[in-house]
Amino acid sequence: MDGIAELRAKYLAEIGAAAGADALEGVRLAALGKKGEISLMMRELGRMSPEERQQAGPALNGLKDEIDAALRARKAALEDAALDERLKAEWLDITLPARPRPRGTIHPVSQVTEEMAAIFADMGFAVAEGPQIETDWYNFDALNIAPEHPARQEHDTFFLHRAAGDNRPPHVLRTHTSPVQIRAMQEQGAPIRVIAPGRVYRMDMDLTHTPMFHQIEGMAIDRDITMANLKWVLEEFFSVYFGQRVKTRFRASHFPFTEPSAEVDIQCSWVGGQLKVGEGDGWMEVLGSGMMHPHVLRSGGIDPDEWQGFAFGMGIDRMAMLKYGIPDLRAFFESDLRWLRHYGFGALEAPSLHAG
Ligand code: 2NL
Repeated sequence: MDGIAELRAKYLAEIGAAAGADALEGVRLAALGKKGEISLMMRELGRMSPEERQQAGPALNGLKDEIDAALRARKAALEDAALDERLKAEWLDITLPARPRPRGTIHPVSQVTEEMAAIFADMGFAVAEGPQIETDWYNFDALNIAPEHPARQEHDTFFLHRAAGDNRPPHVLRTHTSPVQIRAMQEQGAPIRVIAPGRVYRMDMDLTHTPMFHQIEGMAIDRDITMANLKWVLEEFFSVYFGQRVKTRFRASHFPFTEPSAEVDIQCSWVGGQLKVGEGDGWMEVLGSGMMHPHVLRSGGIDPDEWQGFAFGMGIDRMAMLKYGIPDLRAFFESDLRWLRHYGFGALEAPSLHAG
């Protein structure tokens, strides 16, 4: 039988040389397993004389503890090494920048609408909204538009289909946002200051017209409202919207819902085929307006002997085009890359079309 010192040296060497968990377990079984060399020797202790046992017992126990501790230490070291290997192999570079993804944008019409609403909000106007499908009363009668008026012909207005025997009043796609203002008057009464932006529909389709477009109307009703208030509000609006002082020109006109009525032009110039708003001695019509007709005030439940108001309406799409220098509707809707990109058209996000 080997002496304690030899056993110790042999197993410590084998433990040190074990390259993995399996080899290490082999060493453990050989030394400390049920039939391991050290276990067998410990079983021998029972057959020894008390003197021999007193000497061999502590030595064997010490050896057993030492081998056991060495096995554990080696096991931990092997596991640490394996973990280090994995960490090295599975290293991931998380500093790599993400690939750019195409992003959508706010629709230019929505953007301009919000800008306009913010400017009018500073002058005390709240935003009113309403249905896009209206009765012909809200769209026409309430606005003093007579039954014979050309706008009421099938030709100009989208009427909703009525099945035979359906006797509800005719419904139309609103041709202006004025019905929203009638509803606002009925709900809030006077005094009132609102704007009504939104989609409107007319049976029109050519180089300068689309069947759906956006309109913003506004009105202010109080006891002493005059056209002077209208002129100031509009000039203030144009100046803030275009970022510079813009002169206006009021020309007498006619609308069924206002009396007197005025068409409003803004100052502009053509320089080298480029339209510039707010300079030069040219004029461009952008807006219709006037003092609200007494019949229209009454439709809104407001007494025209006590209250009066101004109202105006203009096209949002057109104002967006003017602000961004887009020459015509075809460019606006079909071909101008600035607009298409702004619209978020997917094809434009192809890498070959990306500037940077
Ligand atoms: C135009 C003309 C206009 C109005 C709209 C209005 C609304 C109510 C009462 C009276 Cl509820 N008037 N709106 C007034 C004058 C002109 O629009 O050419 N728009 C593009």
